Amino acid sequence: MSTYSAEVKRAIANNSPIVALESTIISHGLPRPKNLEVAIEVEAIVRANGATPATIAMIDGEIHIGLEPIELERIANDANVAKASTRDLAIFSANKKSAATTVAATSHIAHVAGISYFATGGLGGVHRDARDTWDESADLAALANTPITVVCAGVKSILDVSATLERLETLGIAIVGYKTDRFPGFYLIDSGFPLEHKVNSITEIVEILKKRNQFETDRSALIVANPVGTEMNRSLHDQLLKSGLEKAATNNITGKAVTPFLLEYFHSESNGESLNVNIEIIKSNAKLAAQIALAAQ
Ligand code: PSU
Ligand code: MN
Repeated sequence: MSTYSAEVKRAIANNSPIVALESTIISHGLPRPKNLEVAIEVEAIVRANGATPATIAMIDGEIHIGLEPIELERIANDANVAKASTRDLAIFSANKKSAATTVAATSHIAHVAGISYFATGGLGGVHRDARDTWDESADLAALANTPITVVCAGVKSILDVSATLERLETLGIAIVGYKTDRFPGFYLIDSGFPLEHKVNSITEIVEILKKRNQFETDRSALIVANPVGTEMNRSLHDQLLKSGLEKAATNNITGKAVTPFLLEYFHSESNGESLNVNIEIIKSNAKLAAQIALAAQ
């Protein structure tokens, strides 16, 4: 059903650790030409840390688990590549479309392929105006039903973080802070909200994964929240957040266009500062996910 890259095929045959990577970051989260550069570097980081990268996307209606260089280039450079959540996969496939996969769709595909570790930037969640718009990312529902370990820098700071944390609790999605007891705020080290559980080492995470398996509480995702090393200037962040949300509202940006719009607004208005932080986030999460995948072997 799916097409595997040569590298991922080999890793599966050798039973060696694999880390899934999403492709919406590449197509809709980072600007060209930086996006391709980062996608290549992130894969290299996973390899350097002892695991095999499996970037996931749909190309001409086929699900690809691991992309060959020319396919990665297509996802990065083709402006017609759609953004696919889990519900879109079959429909895009029937229409032979190409699409990048979100956290929700990537987790689903990875799980079906037997891949248990996944690195991304920041998860989707409850949007700030959700009381009126009901805009809540499908990432949350997907993670509630998918056994996977996701390394991320919390949820995107453009969201209602407090409401998202409540939804994560309701949905039974476990969160551990990696060397922190504060929930990371994507561009910011601390979102302003505490975490109940802190882990200090990868060994601790592996121990938790074993227990989750024994207790059969591993049917939903485990979020490993990994704060970025150097955060974005806070006052610039808060200022752009305010103006970006206003601009999204005046321009009537809705649905799946909201997140790409706000990320792009941040990247252009901060003169690349938020972009650099975003890139650091993805790289550091890829590294940690590879280390966890290797240690859990
Ligand atoms: N994290 C990033 N950049 C991104 C995303 C996450 O650093 O572009 C993407 C992910 O694919 C996530 C999606 O699943 O944004 C959420 O979109 P929405 O809010 O429309 O569900
Ligand atoms: Mn949405």
